[in-house]
Amino acid sequence: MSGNTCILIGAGLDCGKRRRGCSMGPEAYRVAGLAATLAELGWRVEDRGDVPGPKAPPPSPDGQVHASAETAEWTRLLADAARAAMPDGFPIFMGGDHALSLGTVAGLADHAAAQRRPLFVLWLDAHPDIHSPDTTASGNLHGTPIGYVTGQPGFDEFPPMANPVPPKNICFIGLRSVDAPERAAIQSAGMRAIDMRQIDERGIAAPLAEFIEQVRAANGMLHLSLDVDFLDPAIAPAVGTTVPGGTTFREAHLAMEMLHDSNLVTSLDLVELNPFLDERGRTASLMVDLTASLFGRRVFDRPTRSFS
Ligand code: NNH
Ligand code: MN
Ligand code: MN
Ligand code: MN
Repeated sequence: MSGNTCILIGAGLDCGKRRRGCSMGPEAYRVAGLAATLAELGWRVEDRGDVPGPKAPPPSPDGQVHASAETAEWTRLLADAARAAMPDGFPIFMGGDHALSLGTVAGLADHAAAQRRPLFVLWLDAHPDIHSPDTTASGNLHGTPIGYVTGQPGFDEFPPMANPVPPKNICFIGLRSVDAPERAAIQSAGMRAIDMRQIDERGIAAPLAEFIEQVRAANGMLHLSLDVDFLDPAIAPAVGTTVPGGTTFREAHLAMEMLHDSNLVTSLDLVELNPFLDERGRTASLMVDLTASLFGRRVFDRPTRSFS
């Protein structure tokens, strides 16, 4: 992991879908002790507070796509926040729903381009979120960030994506809810897409190790976008879009531990936590514990091994 400062940035964006509650996410992470947990692991922690959302979002006509003007404004604000944070440390974007990644990844891609390094994105999610405003059936923009950051058409209302992420630099793990246009987009672009069946058959370590090696070989920067619904709803109920058959407690921790050991991750989104749906804070606490594994919490030091 790069540097020794992590920067907490609250991004309580709640307009990427119709069911509300993700605006409470940043505060739930603070209450669950994210800053103290990272400090115990030896990190210097700077909490920059919450990015104030758009002051007066132009109302979007109540059409097929929900709150597009507000989401476009958030995209601008969060891209700015990401570009500003990167030179200072490792940003952790405390969401907020997954529409926040339109902005964070756009800003991170600009930063990586300025460093002349390729940006890679690891998308831990039940869903690939590769729709565009033209292809979405739900009208929910939290289902579109990968479409936007790879430079798909249909995002005319949004800031132009200056440095699109090549689809080959993206890896999905945990997929189990994929719409037909999404399946077509993933297959035609030849993207790395690890669904739950592959995890059942191969475990999570082998496919993740392959992607880590790809990032390492390219001297890439690696952004991790962690959607609560990557996890099985039995252990992570605080999310609007529960999908059965998700990753287990240990699969998720192992992924974080391997990513820590890789030393390649440079930024993190924590998305889709809806504290209104939580049970005594257990999902918020699990997300904090997974972040701790990513930042170096371990039982014993052990020599790095390869899994491929
Ligand atoms: N594919 C669906 C849609 O477009 C689901 C997106 N929901 C998510 N994504 N929770 O992670 O609306
Ligand atoms: Mn700065
Ligand atoms: Mn998502
Ligand atoms: Mn999801």
